[in-house]
Amino acid sequence: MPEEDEDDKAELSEEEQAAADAELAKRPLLLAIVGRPNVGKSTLLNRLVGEERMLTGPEAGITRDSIRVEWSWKGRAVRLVDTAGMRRRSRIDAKLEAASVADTLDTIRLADVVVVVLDAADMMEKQDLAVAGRVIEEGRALVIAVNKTDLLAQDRSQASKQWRKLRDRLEASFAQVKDVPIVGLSALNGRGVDKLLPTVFETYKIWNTRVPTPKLNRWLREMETLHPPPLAHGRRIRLRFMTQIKIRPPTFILSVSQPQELGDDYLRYLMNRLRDDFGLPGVPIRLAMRKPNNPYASRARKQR
Ligand SMILES: Nc1nc2c(ncn2[C@@H]2O[C@H](COP(=O)(O)OP(=O)(O)OP(=O)(O)O)[C@@H](O)[C@H]2O)c(=O)[nH]1
Ligand SMILES: [Mg+2]
Repeated sequence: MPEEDEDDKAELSEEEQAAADAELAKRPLLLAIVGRPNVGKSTLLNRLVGEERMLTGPEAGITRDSIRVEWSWKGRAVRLVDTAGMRRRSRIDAKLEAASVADTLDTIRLADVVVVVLDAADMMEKQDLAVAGRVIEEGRALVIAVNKTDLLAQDRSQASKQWRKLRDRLEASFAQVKDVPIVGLSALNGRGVDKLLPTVFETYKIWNTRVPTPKLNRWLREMETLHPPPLAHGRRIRLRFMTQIKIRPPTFILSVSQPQELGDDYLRYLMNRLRDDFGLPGVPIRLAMRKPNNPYASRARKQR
């Protein structure tokens, strides 16, 4: 786990929020570029900074360690980190992997936003899903870049079929996130590359979202009314109180009368509505449950 930042806590006064925003604008966005070997990660970094900073080449495994490049985009400091390609394995396991892959995993852990680069010719292989899954597990903000689109079939219906398949696989694979942003580009000829950073910053902003507690609880009452929780042991499960305890990624705690009985379907309903109602697409959000014998529950009672 990376160190918790003091300003990662979700509950802030107005002044604290303004100070946090100013601080956020000052510190560099840590942007990691990861993916399988040879997908064009280093070529993309070179294209972004407009210089041949990284060695690139047709054979896999050119980049061996994570390499940082300090850059700025529209006046915003960005620390780009190029990484070694993640080799094809049935499972990513740091113990079994070469040091370079362990290094890439460390880079993911410390990043704010991670761009997972895919090759348009064979996008969303198992290994791509494993890498994207790791990014989500670590709670980082994820952007998918489909590179080498210059090699895609000129046939439009063929190409749009491929895109749909990519979306479907993403949706089916990760329950924690919906609507992961996908940017198609060619690092080689530059087409589409200008779309990447606006998407990265947008996702970064969402990853830093704070939902005020009163708003969250008004919402919770509404959700409960619209779709009451199930009965358990003859009694209606009560959703007592909800609070966001952390940002980066948005993390929520729900105090509920019988947590183990609420069920995945109901949790999924809450997660999906949370994502839609507060505009949190594309970033992993976390929702944990607690029994009401905690300070939030007593606060909830006082508020009502
Ligand atoms: N056609 C095409 N080729 C590309 C594109 N981007 C990169 N390449 C080529 O793909 C090969 C691999 O590029 P690299 O940038 O070295 O790939 P990498 O992901 O950094 O590879 P590793 O460091 O080995 O993991 C090179 O021959 C590049 O010229 C692209 O958009 N289109
Ligand atoms: Mg490379």
